Amino acid sequence: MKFVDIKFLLSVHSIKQLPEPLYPEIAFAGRSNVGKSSLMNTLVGRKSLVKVSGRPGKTQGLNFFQLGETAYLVDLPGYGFAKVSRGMQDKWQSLITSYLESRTSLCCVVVIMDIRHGAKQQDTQLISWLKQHNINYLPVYTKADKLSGNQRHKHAAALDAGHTIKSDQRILFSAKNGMGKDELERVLASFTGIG
Ligand SMILES: Nc1nc2c(ncn2[C@@H]2O[C@H](COP(=O)(O)OP(=O)(O)O)[C@@H](O)[C@H]2O)c(=O)[nH]1
Ligand SMILES: [Mg+2]
Repeated sequence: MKFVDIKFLLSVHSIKQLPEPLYPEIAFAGRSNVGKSSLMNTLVGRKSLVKVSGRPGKTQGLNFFQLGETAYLVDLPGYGFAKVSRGMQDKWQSLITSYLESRTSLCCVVVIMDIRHGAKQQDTQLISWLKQHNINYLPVYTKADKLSGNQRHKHAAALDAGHTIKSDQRILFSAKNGMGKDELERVLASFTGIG
């Protein structure tokens, strides 16, 4: 599956606005500023289809992108930004939770983590929640270009241990030099069942 022919479809702020589940769907999740937009742009080979932000945590909905006639890609709001009020965080969380629980066409949630940081509680929580709900997920450790080979493997192993992830189940990625892009394409294609 090649991630070309991509266009923005709509931004969803309430569950009623969800588009018909016409295509297999891949959702992208991660803490604010982790590099989620950059990863999506790299995947689709566009510089700025998904806005790369210097100012994380801006209120946003679930952003749907349509990949030709084959799939929807969904940019979930970044989590864990302290400047957003608790009430707002709860509202986001309930929208995301009901989306993830109810979306029949959802094939996979890509959980993006910064390879430089240790296991973060919010990521651990999301991963165990996805496991409990039998939702496929794919851990991706991004910004891998920021560490040298040795450090990269050390950090990756620490994240694996922290989240109970097997090393062959996750992908090391860099939006800067394209590391892991082909592998990500391949794994996502297998999740969607599209060749
Ligand atoms: N070196 C490096 N920087 C990255 C990478 N991915 C994202 N960034 C930078 O990290 C910051 C946040 O990226 P963004 O994609 O907006 O994160 P988001 O908030 O998760 O969508 C930006 O300054 C990006 O240029 C990467 O793979 N390598
Ligand atoms: Mg973003």
